[in-house]
Amino acid sequence: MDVRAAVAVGAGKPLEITTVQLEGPRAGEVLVEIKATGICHTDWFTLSGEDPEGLFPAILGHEGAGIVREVGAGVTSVKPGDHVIPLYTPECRQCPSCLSRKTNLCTAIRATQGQGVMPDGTSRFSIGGKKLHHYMGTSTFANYTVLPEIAVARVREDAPFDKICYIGCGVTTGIGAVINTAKVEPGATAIVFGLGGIGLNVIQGLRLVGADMIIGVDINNDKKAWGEKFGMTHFVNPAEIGGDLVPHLVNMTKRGADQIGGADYTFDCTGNTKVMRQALESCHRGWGESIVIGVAGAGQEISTRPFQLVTGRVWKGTAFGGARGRTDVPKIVDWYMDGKIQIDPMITHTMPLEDINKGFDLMHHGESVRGVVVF
Ligand code: NAD
Ligand code: AHE
Ligand code: ZN
Repeated sequence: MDVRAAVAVGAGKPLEITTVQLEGPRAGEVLVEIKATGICHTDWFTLSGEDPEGLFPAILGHEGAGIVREVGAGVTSVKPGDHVIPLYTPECRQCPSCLSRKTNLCTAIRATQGQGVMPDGTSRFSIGGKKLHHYMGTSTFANYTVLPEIAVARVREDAPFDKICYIGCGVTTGIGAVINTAKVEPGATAIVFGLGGIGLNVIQGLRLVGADMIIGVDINNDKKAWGEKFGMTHFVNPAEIGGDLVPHLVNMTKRGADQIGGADYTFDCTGNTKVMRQALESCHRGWGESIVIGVAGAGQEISTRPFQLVTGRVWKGTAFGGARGRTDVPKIVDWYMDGKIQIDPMITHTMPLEDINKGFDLMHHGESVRGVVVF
């Protein structure tokens, strides 16, 4: 069938909006009509050419929501008409990782996903007979896409697509990093570096679990008001403190009889490896945990003095907020529908597919929190 898609034709080039061909679902796969898709920094990261797994030409996009239109042989968990959120972290419930209960990083289809193809090694997308790569197993920058059955979460039908698409990445990643990865306890002190589409969700997660002091760090002063909207208690612009950031943050978080500073939990939501180091070193000695959420380009490495770890700080990372998609995503949709978490104010811009490149520009210039393409 013909579908409308934004095609990433090469690194650093604008997406081309065009008609491409999509084959129907094979065994174990589903055809989903995408109704809305968010634009995440990670899409831009791959488009920029920094992603070592980046392949071109490809259909990017991994933050979608839509309706199942057709299912392939053997599909039992969803049927045509079901509302779903595509999962770039699938949940097969059978692989050693799923069965371990220690990680959400299902391995059932990760290898082919990274190669830009479906689990059988072929692509469903093409243009003029030439193959197009899938991306993150989701390819939501198209009004129809094909996904493995294990890579869709069925969600309630009264939830609006143009809001819940954000649960397909940003919301779940931010809130999940707090709840699943860091397991932040009430009364904790936390620092969030980078108050974009992910960082603001970390902040709302911290408020949800009852953190006391929530410091937001961003180089863009406009983010102060945004952070405060979702529970941030203090804001720091590193360019305006007149000194080094880490001692400043440690000083701000001094407490207890010994007046030792440092946060119980810090979160990198920038993808900048220097910021990741600052986040680790702003942790409290003995127990502070720093969670890396940002993704960094090929060849970039993190570093610190081993002393930081010897003295009890912990460096962790998280993908999709540690969430098990088919199990957890429907619950997060319920939290949104019950008013426990906010999504609407973070979706600052909606646009047709034709304007998707403008959506990237808005994110790049710090003008949007989340831009959403509505089909
Ligand atoms: P975004 O562009 O919306 O926000 C980034 C924010 O960081 C902006 O507010 C920017 O001003 C701020 N920033 C940039 N440099 C900074 C610095 N040196 N110090 C402080 N703040 C700085 O991006 P996003 O969509 O929120 O994504 C954030 C990161 O998380 C990206 O690297 C993205 O690829 C990654 N990500 C990871 C996962 C995961 O599962 N681990 C999921 C989604 C996104
Ligand atoms: N391809 C990149 C890695 C990118 C990355 O880490 N992606 C995150 C999700 S970011 C969503 O916005 C992720 O899920 N990682 C786990 C995984 O299996 O990819 C690279 O550096 O090679
Ligand atoms: Zn994302």
